Amino acid sequence: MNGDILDDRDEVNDEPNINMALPGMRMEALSWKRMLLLYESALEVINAKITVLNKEFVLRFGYTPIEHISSRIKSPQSIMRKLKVNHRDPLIGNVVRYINDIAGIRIICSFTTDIYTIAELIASQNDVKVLKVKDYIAHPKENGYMSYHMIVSVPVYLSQQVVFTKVEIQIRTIAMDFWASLEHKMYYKFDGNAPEHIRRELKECADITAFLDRKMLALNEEIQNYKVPEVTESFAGVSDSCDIYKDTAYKEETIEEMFGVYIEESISVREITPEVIENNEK
Ligand code: 0O2
Repeated sequence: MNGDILDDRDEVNDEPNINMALPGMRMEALSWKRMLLLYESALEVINAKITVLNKEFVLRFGYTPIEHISSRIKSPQSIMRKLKVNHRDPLIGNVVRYINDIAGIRIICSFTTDIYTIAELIASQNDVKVLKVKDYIAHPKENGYMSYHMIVSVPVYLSQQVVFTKVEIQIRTIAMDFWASLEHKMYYKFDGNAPEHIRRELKECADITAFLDRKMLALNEEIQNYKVPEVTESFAGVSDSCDIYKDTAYKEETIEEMFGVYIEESISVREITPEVIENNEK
């Protein structure tokens, strides 16, 4: 899994840069830099949540549901284009209000079932507000596009306030992503007016993609459920040596309750004053 800042959604794939200016934008009380700071921070919040979930999955189930993650801040050109298409004035207020995917994260999973699991796990977190869901897997678009979209908002803790900030999360399989990236290229190449036979063939590919995802999922389930004859003899010693865990004083839940609250009493806590730092440096 990586945290690349890249995306095929925008034709400009620049790294998000809080110094970038929005051409033609009339500045308001909320500055462009502050807005980008919020969106970038919101992306980091979501990225951290997903990384934790993925690592926990590996620990609990021995597999990673996420193939990779990419995130990006929408380019100024793309924001301006979307405002124009939606007949909105180029005002920061309109960007914040009407453009839901300034901060975008894309999660690529192996199987369709993983998509719904990840979506549920994100949605069930207390500090995540789900504002909108579009399930283009259950209901593919006419052109064949499949993906699961969520607009969520997450708290960004600034020095003086907490700002709930929107992030668009797209979750799809590798096959869906492959299709979407080709369709995206076609869309821009022909400016939305691709020749009929290309659109038809791409739709055929979408059907094949859906078929492939179903087949791969079924095959994976068969592999998981396949009973390999057990060889117990050679593992006898290993299970004996693991007995230590059976009698351990702390059960897993008890230990988890101690994270973040338990401080060993013998540790003395000193106030950190400039004198203390000075003495330590000597
Ligand atoms: P781009 O690529 O960023 O320039 P909403 O957010 O619900 O108010 P929106 O943005 O139409 O309205 O939502 P939707 O339908 O969920 O689409 C969001 C994003 O999903 C798009 O962003 C695309 O990145 C992607 N997407 C949607 N439909 C298609 C499609 O048919 N093909 C491909 N390849 N991607 C699609 P933008 O801002 O429209 O475009």
